[in-house]
Amino acid sequence: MQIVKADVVVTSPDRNFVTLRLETDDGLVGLGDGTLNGRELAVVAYLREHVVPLLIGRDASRIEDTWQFLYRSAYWRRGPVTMAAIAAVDVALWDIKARAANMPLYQLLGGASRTGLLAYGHASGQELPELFDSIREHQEQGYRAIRVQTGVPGLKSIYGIASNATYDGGRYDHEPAQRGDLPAEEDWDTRSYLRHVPTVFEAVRHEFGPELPLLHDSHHRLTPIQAARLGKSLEPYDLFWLEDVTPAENQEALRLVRQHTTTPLAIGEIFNTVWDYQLIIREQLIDYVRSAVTHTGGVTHLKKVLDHASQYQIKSGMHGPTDISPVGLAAQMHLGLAIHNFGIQEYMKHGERTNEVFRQSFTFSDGLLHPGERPGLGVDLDLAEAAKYEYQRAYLPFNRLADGTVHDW
Ligand code: EZ4
Ligand code: CO
Repeated sequence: MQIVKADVVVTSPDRNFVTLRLETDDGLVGLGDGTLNGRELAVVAYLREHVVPLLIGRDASRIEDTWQFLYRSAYWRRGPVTMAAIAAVDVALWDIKARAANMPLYQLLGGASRTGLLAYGHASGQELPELFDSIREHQEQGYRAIRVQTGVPGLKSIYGIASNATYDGGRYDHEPAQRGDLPAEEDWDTRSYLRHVPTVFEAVRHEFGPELPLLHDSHHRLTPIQAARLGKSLEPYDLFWLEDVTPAENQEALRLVRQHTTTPLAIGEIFNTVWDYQLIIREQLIDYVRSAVTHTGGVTHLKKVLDHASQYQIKSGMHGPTDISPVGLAAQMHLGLAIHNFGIQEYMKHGERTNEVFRQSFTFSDGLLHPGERPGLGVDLDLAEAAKYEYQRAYLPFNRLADGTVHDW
């Protein structure tokens, strides 16, 4: 089973996606996601210029060996570009192996540990009435767990509020990257945020009752002591998790947060190897691992991170925004179905054009995702559809404080 062809397919139906498409001499095709939001072409160049030439002629069945070869032979290790490129290769090889075995990938990973994956969606609103409508809409779509983000008094624009429309004017949920030549500037005020968020959760609990699992994302903006205060002030509202309270490059910061609050913590959507988690898993400073398969070296590496986490009762909470392509999402659905320590899966619906480019077998019913029973990942790439949509430059926004200082976004 030799790799005879390797193409990096860039398409931009509702947003940019980078897909590695491998073909073997016996005619099997495997797909891997290498989409890195706002820096897509860096992964394209890494793959096309430096990885594709190494793949031609390799044995497609040697997944672990290929992973170790790409990781160690580059000498320059880790980082989001490298790890997304390695993930694209890794997932494409798992897709090929599962197609060759004529099994859905989750069967090769040990078989199903559950009937489906609890998913959470993104409800948001500038003010409470829009937020409540958005929560109700999500419940009507079947979501059984919901992330809550709102506007903050005094701030013009803020992370997490659905703002972009689809090409036909519908809601394209929360997609922070905006097409154009410059990143959008948002504003931030930590004191106003810390005062406001508990009042939002108080109102949501009052309206929707105690049962509904609620989540919230602070998106890396707080210092450890501010994060500790937020966690403490949200305790009465029983969050499923509080996400990315601090930037967390400094893993030790979580010690202080943890000492002060019993609100469960989720971290890691921008981490890319097990080394980023070393201290916070060993010291049990988090409850959920937020890594996506796409940004953490593929199924091979993320499975190792999650197996390590399982020894500490830490569960998965894989990142699933729209910038994880249908290929990346499928890979993590198979992984989540197979592992014992699955926690929850973030699930934001892709746009209709995206679903034309990527033909998928997964289902979402009664709040649970399932990757389906098609051999491999269960995703086919329609090359003719993909070719209709050229790459379009798009940047994630950034933040400035009132005095003009750049702040974490
Ligand atoms: O900002 O996916 O929890 N989800 C998030 C996302 C990220 C984007 C970055 O590409 O934090 O909305
Ligand atoms: Co997040």
